[in-house]
Amino acid sequence: MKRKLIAGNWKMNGNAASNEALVKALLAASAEWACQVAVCVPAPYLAQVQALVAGSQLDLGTQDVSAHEAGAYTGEMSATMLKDFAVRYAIVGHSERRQYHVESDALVADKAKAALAHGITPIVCVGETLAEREAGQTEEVVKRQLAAVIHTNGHCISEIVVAYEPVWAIGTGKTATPEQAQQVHAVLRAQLRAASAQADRVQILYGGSMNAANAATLLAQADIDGGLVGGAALKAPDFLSIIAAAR
Ligand code: G2H
Repeated sequence: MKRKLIAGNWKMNGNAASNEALVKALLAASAEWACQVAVCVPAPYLAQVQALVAGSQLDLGTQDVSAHEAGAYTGEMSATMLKDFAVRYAIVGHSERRQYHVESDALVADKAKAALAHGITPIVCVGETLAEREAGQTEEVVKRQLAAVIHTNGHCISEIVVAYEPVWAIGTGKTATPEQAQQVHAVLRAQLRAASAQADRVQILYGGSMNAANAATLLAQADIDGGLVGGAALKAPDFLSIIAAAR
C-alpha cells in the first residue's frame, strides 16, 4: 500500500534556535513513524536542517524552486543548488506564491519541470479561493491548475506530489470537511488517471488548517494520501500527532 506523506511547510517562520529544537523533538519520536515525513524549511536554513536530519527518516524540502537552470535571476534558487543540500521535495505553486508573487499556472508547471529534471519531487499546490468555491468553480479551477502541470510534464506526472489546499482554509482555522476534501481529491485522482497509468502512485495531500484534532478523519478518506501542514508543523507535539494519525 502507498505510504502517506506528512510534509510541514514552515513558511517564513523560525530561527536557528527554534529550528534545532523542533527538528530534535521530531527526530526523538521518529522510530514510531509509519508514514513519510518531510519539513519544507526557509532557504537560509537549508544547511542547518540538512545537518540535523542527516541519516534520519526526516526528509528535507523547500518552499519554492526556480524554473531556470542558472543565470541572472536575482533572488532565485535553482534545483541544482537545492540538490547540494540533499533536498527531496520542493513546494511549487503554493497559493501564497500565486497570490503575493503573481505566479501563473504556466510558471508553476515550469518550476515542477525544473525540479523533476534534477530528481527533486515537486509538491504541486492547487486550490480554489472562497469566491471561486461560492461561484461553483472549484473543480474547474483545480483542474486548470493541475492540467498545466500535466501538459508540461507529460509522462513524468506520476513522479509528482499534489497538494489540494483550498485557499479559504489556509491559516484561517477553517478546514474543508473530510467529504469536501475527498470530493476534490477524487476529481484530481481522475484527472491524473486520465494522464498516466501510474496515477495511483501519486500522493495527493490535503492542506489547509490540518491539525491534531482533524487529521485522522481527513487522512481516513480514500484519496487523501497525507497532509501539507503549516501552522501545526511549527509545534512538535502537534506535528507529531498528525504524523501518528497517518497510518
Ligand atoms: C496551507 C498550510 C500549509 P496551514 O498553506 O501549506 O498552512 O496549515 O497553516 O493552513
